[in-house]
Amino acid sequence: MITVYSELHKLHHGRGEWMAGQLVPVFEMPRRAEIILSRVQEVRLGEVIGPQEFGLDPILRVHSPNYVRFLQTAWAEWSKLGRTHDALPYAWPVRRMNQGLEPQQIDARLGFFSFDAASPITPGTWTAVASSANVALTAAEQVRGGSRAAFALCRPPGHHAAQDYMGGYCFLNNAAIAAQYLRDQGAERVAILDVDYHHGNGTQAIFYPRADVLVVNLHADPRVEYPYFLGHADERGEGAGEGYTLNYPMPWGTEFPAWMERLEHACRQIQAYGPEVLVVSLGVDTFRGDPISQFRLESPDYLRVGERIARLGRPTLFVMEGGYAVEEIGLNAVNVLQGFED
Ligand code: SP5
Ligand code: ZN
Repeated sequence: MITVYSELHKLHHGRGEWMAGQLVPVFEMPRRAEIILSRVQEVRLGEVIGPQEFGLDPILRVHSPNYVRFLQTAWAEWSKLGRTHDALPYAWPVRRMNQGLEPQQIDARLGFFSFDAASPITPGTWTAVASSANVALTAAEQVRGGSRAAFALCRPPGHHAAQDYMGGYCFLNNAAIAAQYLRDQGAERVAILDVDYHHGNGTQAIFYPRADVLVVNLHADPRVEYPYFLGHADERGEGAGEGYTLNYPMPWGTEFPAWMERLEHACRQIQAYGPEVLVVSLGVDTFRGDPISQFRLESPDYLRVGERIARLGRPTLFVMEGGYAVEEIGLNAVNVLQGFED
């Protein structure tokens, strides 16, 4: 399988994220993608190619123009004030505040376009997130061109980013941009299977009213886990999209057999939907050794995950999301891809 990768991800390197009352070193670091790339090369998964340039159009099919402009200009606005540390929000418009009026001041804009204080913006963030989207789109082109599968080694990840907000280390929703692109290029139905430990709230929000993109999430129960405010079992889509969002929340401590039962169920739903293309939001923070997560999958389990996804028999685009056990992230992510291919 072809891997798409861009070195430009390294331009996004936040220093700190807000956690447990402290600014702590970021978990989402450049080394993650480098380790995955090394593993891809070590096992000779296939050719590694760079991304093509798709411009803003496919991004603007998913994200609002105001939000994209914010991402493009946030660092310049921030540094104009003489600030040199990462840009992070500290105030948000919540219930009974004005959530419709886009503010001018950068601190207000950061809060307006985000839902957490753990997604730092740095001088190279826009360049990196745009290249990450191009990586996903280039891999989508591979699948559209007839490849059975392709791997978008995206960094920064994307599934927490919605139409007009960032969060959870995500800025542009790479999987959603690719899925929308595949729709626009003629695929009638696309399914997104999100196996990251965290609920893909951004992806769900983007496609919630729609029946043409099925969104299936396997994740830690938002009653106890980030992103907290979306991903409950009773969220099933709205209007024409009712029944086309599916959530499988699981408790902390979930082991592979119970997780796999949900994957089996999810795969049957996808089979019944009959998508022309499958997009997998591939997070491996379900791993037992993940420093911020509470599931207990082991490295060999990821081979089984790939095997099960392969049995759907759909052209499949894998888009990298989370995973913070950095030394094992290459083994775990590439095990899914090897399990798919065998
Ligand atoms: C793409 C992705 O996986 N984003 C995840 C963002 C998670 N950010 C919040 C993490 C909260 C961690 N709290 C648990 C502390 C364990 N000591
Ligand atoms: Zn995650």
